[in-house]
Amino acid sequence: MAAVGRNCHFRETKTPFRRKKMPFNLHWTLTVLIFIASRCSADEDHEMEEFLKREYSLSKPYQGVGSLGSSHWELMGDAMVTTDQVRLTPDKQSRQGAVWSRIPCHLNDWEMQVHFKIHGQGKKNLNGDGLAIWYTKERMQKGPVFGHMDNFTGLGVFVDTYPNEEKQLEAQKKRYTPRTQRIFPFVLAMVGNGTISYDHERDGRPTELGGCNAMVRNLKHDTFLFIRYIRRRLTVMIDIDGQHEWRDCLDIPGVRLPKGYYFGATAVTGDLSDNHDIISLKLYQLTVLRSKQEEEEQEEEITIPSVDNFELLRLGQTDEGMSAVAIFFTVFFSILGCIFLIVIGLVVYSHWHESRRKRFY
Ligand SMILES: *[C@@H]1O[C@H](CO)[C@@H](O)[C@H](O)[C@H]1NC(C)=O
Ligand SMILES: *[C@@H]1O[C@H](CO)[C@@H](O)[C@H](O)[C@H]1NC(C)=O
Ligand SMILES: [Ca+2]
Repeated sequence: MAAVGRNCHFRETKTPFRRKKMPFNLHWTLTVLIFIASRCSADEDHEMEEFLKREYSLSKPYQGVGSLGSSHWELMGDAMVTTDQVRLTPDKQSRQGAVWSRIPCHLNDWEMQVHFKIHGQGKKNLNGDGLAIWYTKERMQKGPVFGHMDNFTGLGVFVDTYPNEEKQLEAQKKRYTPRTQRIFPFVLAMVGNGTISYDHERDGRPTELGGCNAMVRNLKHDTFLFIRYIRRRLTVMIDIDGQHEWRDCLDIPGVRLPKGYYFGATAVTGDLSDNHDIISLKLYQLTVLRSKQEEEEQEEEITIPSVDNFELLRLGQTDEGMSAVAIFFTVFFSILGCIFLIVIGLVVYSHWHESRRKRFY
């Protein structure tokens, strides 16, 4: 693979996946959109173009990865390149491996498609620990967060295959309430600012932005993870059913990530293990039409990663019981409102009836 200049875009001839919302005629839509955008400000239904950026992508035949200093990707720890994959860890105990991009990414809006495979001899929940996809300030730093350092700065998306918290509670003969129990493997996203620690014993619950379960182990078909960062909105989707369709995992607005961070993938095994393979990392640049206001927002540079209203987000997630109460009150007051309206209606009607009767005589 030849080195590609920064401004050299490669237009994908066809999108590798069927997505539920696809622009039918991009040019036509764009023309209309530009027309609309020029007349009113923002348009939520953002159509866009995507370009594969080879310098941030990793795919077969992984030429030079791990051996040549000129490669865009660098290996670390137990990671190994074969003809079919970059194996971050083999199915052996206490391994740790990583592959890191050498080039900081300065794109505003991007999308990462991760083709990965997690497989091993262990039966369900006798395997571990999982892999992570990163966009962080730090690179090539060994540590406890799926093989990357703790208190990292930036975004981590984890495919956690071992339920630490559940096993710990089980050992203490405590049980989860069904409401809070989650099924593993679990995909989870976290934004770190350099001082936030990942709680491994609790599978990252205290700092999670959101997540979803994903039965990704020992599957015959291909499995994909999709991370999109557009207009400060973070979206994670998975395609693990072999249907070539993306399933929503999390979608969070107000995620502030600085530019110039590095993409990477890491994995770790402990007492329990798995093969953690990366088949490809494809990074697409997204070109998005922005309103004037958004342009101005884009101007103010982000230096520390953060998430708007993180506390509110956490509140909404942890107190799922609250939503049942909220639903009850909504219904209750709706019914109350209806009764009130009916009574008012009846009163008005009877008055009107009365006056009509009076007029009649
Ligand atoms: C990082 O986030 C934590 C928790 O939200 C906050 O208390 C802390 O001040 C932040 N640190 C920086 C450097 O912004
Ligand atoms: C991470 O940050 C926490 C609290 O901010 C601190 O207690 C801990 O020592 C830090 N860990 C590392 C590895 O720097
Ligand atoms: Ca775990």
